Amino acid sequence: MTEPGAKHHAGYVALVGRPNVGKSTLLNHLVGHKLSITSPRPQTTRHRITGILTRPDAQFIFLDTPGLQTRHSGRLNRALNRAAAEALEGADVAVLVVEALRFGPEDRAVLAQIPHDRPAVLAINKVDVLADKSRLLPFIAEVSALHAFAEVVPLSARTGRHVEELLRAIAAHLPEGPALHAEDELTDRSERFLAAEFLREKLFRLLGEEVPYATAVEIESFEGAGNLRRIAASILVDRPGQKAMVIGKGGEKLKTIATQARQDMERLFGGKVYLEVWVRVRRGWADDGATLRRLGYEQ
Ligand SMILES: Nc1nc2c(ncn2[C@@H]2O[C@H](COP(=O)(O)OP(=O)(O)O)[C@@H](O)[C@H]2O)c(=O)[nH]1
Ligand SMILES: [Mg+2]
Repeated sequence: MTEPGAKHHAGYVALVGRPNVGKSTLLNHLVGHKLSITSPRPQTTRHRITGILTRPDAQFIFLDTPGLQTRHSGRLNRALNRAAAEALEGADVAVLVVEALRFGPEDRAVLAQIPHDRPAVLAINKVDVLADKSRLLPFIAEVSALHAFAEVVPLSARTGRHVEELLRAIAAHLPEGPALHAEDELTDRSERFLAAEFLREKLFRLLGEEVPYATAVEIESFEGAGNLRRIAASILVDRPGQKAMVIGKGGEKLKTIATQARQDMERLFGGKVYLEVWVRVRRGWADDGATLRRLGYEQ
């Protein structure tokens, strides 16, 4: 409810934190749609993803970030780390996401990246798995001593517990101003981009070991809108052995990957999707400038 004369707030909110703390899960919960891919494996997110939440009194433009990367090939790593730093530079509010009772050197390194003049909110995630809640207060005290956080909010991105409190805490520090996006706008990312991301998520969730880190997804054609889309995609791998793993025995693995990705697409786009997926060996794709640009990892 907007009170007469109440001020409207709008701005950019960077979600930062070490890999696997739950930034992408939190983004999806904050905006109420699955936009950003998540997996139990670190360094799933490779792109800056924007998710927009419009409320009567505030518009939040969330930036999910890849977080500090180390697992990918050198050139791709550098591009990914640039994305996180750039998101922080342009943000009105920084949200440092950490895991309850875990604060280590990697968290400290991300905290050090937050500019001092930026309001920073500490989001302590995964409190749903906390067995001993009495340990939370000393943890809050310990982390709060390291930085002048504007607010501290313990929450669970998985269950949604206290996510509303986080929104309130952020809104209090957003600049005053009119909405920057139309109220039905959910993201600045195209359906084409999101389709590739959903496929990439399945690679991270369904393939073992190092294989997902050696893959990328390229959309070759994307036609249609409304109730029907036809999408053709390629999964790029580095070596023939990886191609065999993505395809699986009798093509079963690839079938599962494509089916699950298609279901995500249909849910978000709100229509039927015909999806065709190929697996192609492209040696050294992660160190090839032209490929990285085509896939949107480099400008
Ligand atoms: N138990 C629990 N798990 C969570 C929570 N938030 C995220 N996760 C899990 O943590 C893993 C990493 O999440 P993700 O959002 O990909 O982390 P990111 O790398 O920071 O973006 C996934 O397996 C999530 O399901 C939470 O609040 N509680
Ligand atoms: Mg992520």
